[in-house]
Amino acid sequence: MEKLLQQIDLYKQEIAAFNEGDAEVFRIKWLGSKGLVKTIMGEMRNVAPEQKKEAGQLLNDFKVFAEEKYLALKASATDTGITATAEIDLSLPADPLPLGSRHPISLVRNKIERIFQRLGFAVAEGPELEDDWHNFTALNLPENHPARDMQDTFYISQNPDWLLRTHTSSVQVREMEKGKLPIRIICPGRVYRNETISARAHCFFHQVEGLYIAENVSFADLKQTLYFFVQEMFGKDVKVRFRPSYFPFTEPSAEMDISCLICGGEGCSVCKKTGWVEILGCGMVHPNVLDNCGIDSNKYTGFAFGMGVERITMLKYQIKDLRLFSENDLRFLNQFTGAV
Ligand code: 2NL
Repeated sequence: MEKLLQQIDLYKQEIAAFNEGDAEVFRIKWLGSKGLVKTIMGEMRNVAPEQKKEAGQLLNDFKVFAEEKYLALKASATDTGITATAEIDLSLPADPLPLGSRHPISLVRNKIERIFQRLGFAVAEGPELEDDWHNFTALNLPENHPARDMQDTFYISQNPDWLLRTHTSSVQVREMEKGKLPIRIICPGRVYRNETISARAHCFFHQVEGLYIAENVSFADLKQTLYFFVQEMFGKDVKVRFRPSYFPFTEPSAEMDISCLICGGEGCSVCKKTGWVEILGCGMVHPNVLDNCGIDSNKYTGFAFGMGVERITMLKYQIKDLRLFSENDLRFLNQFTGAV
């Protein structure tokens, strides 16, 4: 009994001195299944019967003492882990949050939208999955037109009438079919063409098409609208020229060039030494298209145009490879932080 009292005293001193260590280390040494508390409990066997009650009481107190120490160690570990307040400087600025930036295609599309909105154009949107009528037939594309070819257009295998739209003209057809005139809209959106991917071609790109239909709309309206647009987009010094062209949905049709922004018309690699770069196609809406969409082509006329957003963006920022737009390389994207 005497020896037991001494041993408990020694253990208590040791436990009281345990301040620096890990709570788990303490638990294993003292309270674990092979711990010292259990071992000393076993000493009960050697205690004389008349002293058992007293010894039991002492041992139990000792166990509670060890358990309380363990709980105290655990609590101080989960408290903060940091004891000295000077270790945290609350006046320091927080870690910066990476904010990201708009994609250059979005920046330029937004700018195009804002310019035309100032001229009274509304923005119209429609489905990317289209049917043959809205994408081709209503637009006066003959049955055997090469654009309808499987080689150029992505068809949906469940239904031969379905395809991924090849231009946003399909949205304009849907607007015309609603029958509310006049119409003054631009249609931005993603379009799909089956191309071999390279620096100059991809299987999708972004387009903005425009349509204005009312009474007495003329080619002069078309020219002045597009001239205003490029001046807002590229600066007041830009010059334009129109070259005759062909589209099945417009007659007459034209391609519009702007004076080269890189060399100012002197001739360089961007304009292939011509001083001009093509930026969009346009024309007067073909009467067949108006009739197909239920608009009286004897009463109404209109103009339409279409441009590739990638092309405008590449010209504006001198980007040489179309693939940069869809690779999501942050070294490229982080360069477009400001507004255009
Ligand atoms: C281009 C040329 C063009 C149109 C698109 C159009 C739409 C309707 C009726 C008539 Cl609903 N025309 N759109 C007209 C001429 C050219 O796009 O090079 N696009 C990237």
